[in-house]
Amino acid sequence: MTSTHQDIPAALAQTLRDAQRIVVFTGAGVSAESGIATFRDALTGLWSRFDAQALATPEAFRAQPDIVWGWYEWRRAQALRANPNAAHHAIAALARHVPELLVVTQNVDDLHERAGSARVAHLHGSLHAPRCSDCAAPHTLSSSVTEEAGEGRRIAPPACAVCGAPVRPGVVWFGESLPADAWSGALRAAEQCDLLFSIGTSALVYPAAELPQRALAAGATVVQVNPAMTPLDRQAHCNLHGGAADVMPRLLAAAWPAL
Ligand code: BV8
Ligand code: ZN
Repeated sequence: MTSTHQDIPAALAQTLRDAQRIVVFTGAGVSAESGIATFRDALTGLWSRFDAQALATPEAFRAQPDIVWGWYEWRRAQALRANPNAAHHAIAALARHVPELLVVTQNVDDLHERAGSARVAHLHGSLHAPRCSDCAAPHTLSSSVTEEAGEGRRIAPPACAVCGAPVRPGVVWFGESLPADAWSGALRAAEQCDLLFSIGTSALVYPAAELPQRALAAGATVVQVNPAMTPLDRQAHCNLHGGAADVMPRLLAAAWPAL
């Protein structure tokens, strides 16, 4: 299928109607139109002096817990203020048209769930599941960020109620393993699907970025939705170069026009 800019190829609409098992693999770009900064531009203000990949590590948390905790509280405040966008809603609606659909997200927000997606695998954890950095006891945060985590606010992480150690964000940092269940489920789904969408991800972070490769190797159709080029462009069967909140609703309308 040729790569298109705005129109949805008829062949792709037909592939969508015929699909039995779909994997929707998403990255920060799917939440961009909800006002949540993508990973690389999540570093405004104070963060511009830091490299996201350097902050999203256990070493950074050990060395500068207030900066790292403040950064995640700022991002959690963004996520709490954000609403799912038309891409999240279209992905949730797509699941109602196909026998099996799994969302596999690298995102740490809960916008897929809030849009109604029932099956969501979080490969990189969640902003909403902090835990003790020592005994791993879950920690409950208020649903509004206590000290307004303005850009660049240093905030001391709370102490674990069980053992007193610092509480850490419930995300997967660079150098940390992915949650085994989420990863094995995502791999299995990618190897058994007949269609995989890669939406709003730079396809740079591993092992998550392996998923489209596994789907291709298993003979699935791979479709990418991203306004920019990524390393996946040359292997995807179809590249829809546009914003997810614009492309995804048009994809569903092209496949099921009666709606
Ligand atoms: C592991 C949670 C080992 C935290 C994240 C060299 C080669 C290969 C691999 C490595 C290597 N060196 C190190 C590694 C491993 C490393 C890695 O992959 N590094 C990369 C940088 C090379 N991986 C790891 O460390 C992983 N763990 O390997 O463990 C191990 C094994 C056994 C035992 C022990 C250990 C863990 C990786 C997880 C890191 N955590 N997130 C947090 O969020 O703070 S990853 C983080 O980066 C985000 O989750 C995000 O998904 C990812 C990429 O960031 P972004 O680029 O912002 O986001 P995204 O990729 O989604 O890109 C945005 C895209 O959206 C862009 O393309 C843009 O064009 C597009 N877009 C913008 N607007 C829109 C849009 N698209 C559609 N619509 C729009 N409107
Ligand atoms: Zn503890």
